Amino acid sequence: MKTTLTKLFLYYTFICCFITAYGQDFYATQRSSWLQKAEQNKPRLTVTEKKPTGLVNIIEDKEGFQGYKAVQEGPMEVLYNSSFKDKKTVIVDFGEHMTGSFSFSTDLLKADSDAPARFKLTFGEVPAELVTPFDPYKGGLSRAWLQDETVTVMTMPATTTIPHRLSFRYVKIELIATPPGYDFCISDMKCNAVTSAVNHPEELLSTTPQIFKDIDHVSLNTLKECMQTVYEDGPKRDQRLWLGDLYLEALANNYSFKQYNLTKRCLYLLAALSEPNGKLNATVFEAPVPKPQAKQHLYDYSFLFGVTLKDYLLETGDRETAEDLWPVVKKQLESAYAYLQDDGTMNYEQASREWWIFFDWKDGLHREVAFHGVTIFAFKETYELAQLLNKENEVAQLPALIRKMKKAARKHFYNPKTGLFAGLLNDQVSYASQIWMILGEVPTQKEAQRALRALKTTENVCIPGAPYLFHYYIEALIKSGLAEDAKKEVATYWGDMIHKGADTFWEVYDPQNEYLSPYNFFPINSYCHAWSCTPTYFIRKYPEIFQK
Ligand code: RAM
Repeated sequence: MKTTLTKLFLYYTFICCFITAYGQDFYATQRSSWLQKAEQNKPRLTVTEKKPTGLVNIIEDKEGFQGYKAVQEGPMEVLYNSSFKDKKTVIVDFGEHMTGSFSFSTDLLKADSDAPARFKLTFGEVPAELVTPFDPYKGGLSRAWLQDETVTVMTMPATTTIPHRLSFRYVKIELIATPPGYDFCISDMKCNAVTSAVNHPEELLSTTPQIFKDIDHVSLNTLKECMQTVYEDGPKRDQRLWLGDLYLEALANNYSFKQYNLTKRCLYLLAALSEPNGKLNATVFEAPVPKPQAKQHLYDYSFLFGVTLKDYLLETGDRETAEDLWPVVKKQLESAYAYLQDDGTMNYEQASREWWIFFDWKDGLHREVAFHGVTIFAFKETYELAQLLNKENEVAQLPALIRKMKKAARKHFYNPKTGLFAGLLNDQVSYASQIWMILGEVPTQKEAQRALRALKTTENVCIPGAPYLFHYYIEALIKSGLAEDAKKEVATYWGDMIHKGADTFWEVYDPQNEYLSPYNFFPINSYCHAWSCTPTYFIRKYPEIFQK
């Protein structure tokens, strides 16, 4: 308690100095109480001891995900009861994805230990991570995200614990320096797995087709693993709170674990760590002290704060929190106003120089139309939150702006011949453009159906690269009254991952290219990723579509 208070004090002092150096703080009077509320709502982690289920071999397999699959090789006793000096390498399967602290013991079999032994341990979420050489490393993110460790055991018997948290299903142990004078075996491998998800989601209806039961199960696993002391994006990488991921995790949580304090904590944390000018940062760290990651401003993410808050209010009725954080939601509107032109169009070129406009991990995606659409969506959502709080008068300009922007979108982006939306600066037809026009309610329902269907028959369409955009695609299908298509797409996209062995859903999944990586090296992708957990939300929110 004392250390938490000291930390809070230190951090508050840090914020004050930062702001004195950089000018006025828009939330000067609220920041410290927001940070305190974030701390008060920090969940306790539950720890469960998990043991491996057996030994596996990872073999090349054309049908397997990324060309590999794990095949059972024998029970753990085969490892525990024999000399590791003979074996030298094993791969152990824990039978499920876990996040936590890993340890193993080494016991003497013959003579006393007279020299150290050295091991290399590699932890993997999916089989290919265990057998793909990491070096020479050409990935775009730190090499240290890859979970390989060198461990030196000085004397035996001993128990060794890896000093940081890991995220894995498989562990490979290799003996890389063999002591000549004695023999030993490995024993007692375990993981103290952590999560803050403790509630039990409701059972699905017994009529639920098996594929949706399986998808729901894997979605819940994914969300549970990401629920730590914040909603993390991925427990392997980046292990931090991102606004876009928070929105989707909170949605899924609303229909499953219903642990609203975690959502509350994350909203307060992001508000407390916003820029002095009131703009939200897209991602923040909890340690060593809560602070934002520098220069991460995502235009589309910044509006998801308000949508998450609105959903939180509707779920919990916690008006106090919603009123407390309303100024943050209102302030984000200025990011949109900066690009809004008199005729209802947006200055995309300028915005794309000043912001990271995300929507998807997809090279070559042209974002002009989606940018316009997400802005209308943000205005609409903000206005609805204002209505819930009886604060419409504070954003009275929004309904007229929404009408104007919808008109402009129809005029400039809609092609009545093809029934599709495309940009002015680039005529690319993408899923992202149709989705965000639909979520911004630009087309009528009939037009929306036509656009979504046309995506399937048009050539050179830019398809989604990550489950993040796929989520909004499903949302758009349901909103447009295409329930059957939504059902088929969830079963195919997420079902495919299960058929390829997923026990948690992945950060990136392009069925045409299993090696796709935004970071130039597929093993560094996260294979338990927050933003792909949302099928549980769809399955549970729409039982008439998915549970019958
Ligand atoms: C990835 C993160 C996170 C996402 C950002 C934009 O690097 O893992 O999920 O929100 O990209």
